[in-house]
Amino acid sequence: MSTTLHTYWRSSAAWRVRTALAFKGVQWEAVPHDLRANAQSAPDYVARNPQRLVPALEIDGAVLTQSLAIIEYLEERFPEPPLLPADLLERARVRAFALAVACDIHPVQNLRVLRMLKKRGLDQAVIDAWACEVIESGLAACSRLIADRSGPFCFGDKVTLADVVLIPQMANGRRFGARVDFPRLEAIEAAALAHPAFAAARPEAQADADPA
Ligand SMILES: N[C@@H](CCC(=O)N[C@@H](CS)C(=O)NCC(=O)O)C(=O)O
Repeated sequence: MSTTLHTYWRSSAAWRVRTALAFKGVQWEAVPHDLRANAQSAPDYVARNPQRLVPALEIDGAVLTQSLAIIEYLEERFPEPPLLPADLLERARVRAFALAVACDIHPVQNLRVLRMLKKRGLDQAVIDAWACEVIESGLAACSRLIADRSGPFCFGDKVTLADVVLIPQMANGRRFGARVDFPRLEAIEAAALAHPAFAAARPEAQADADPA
């Protein structure tokens, strides 16, 4: 099986897929695309992902895009260990949490949106405040979604898709200077980062990491 991930060390969406690959024990090779240099718009990449976004996963000659669709594919192809609970209602709740981040926080403050705001003449301070408000209100809602849960991870003792999506968003929030000090979310983050799959997927652990 050949598996190539088009990634960028600091991309939250690629980070989700890196975590899922590590969690499932799938070996992969990285093709990094430097988003700061707009490498996601290079014609050979656009041929793979017309959305000009990372990640894209090439697996056995097929190209998959959209991090959550990729993770659901991995979940179905490599069911063990699972990222979704067996119970139908719990699966829906885990997916709802993941989508609260992936649809309602991340895309509203991602690079292309902030660049569009800049192009339209908004001050950087206003743009940063936009990003912080989206992140803080979104994470507050996430925290409430799991307020009645206990255990080290979002939905109890087992890692789920919810944790896979939450952890990059916490780091992304800090990068923007947003308040991410929701005690339960920070405790989940600490527990997750102690897990080898999450540790391997961290931006700093990637070959293309360039914190400068
Ligand atoms: N919904 C997409 C989002 C992908 C996405 O926004 N990727 C960002 C990095 S986290 C990107 O490639 N940004 C480049 C840009 O905005 O130009 C997914 O989950 O895969």
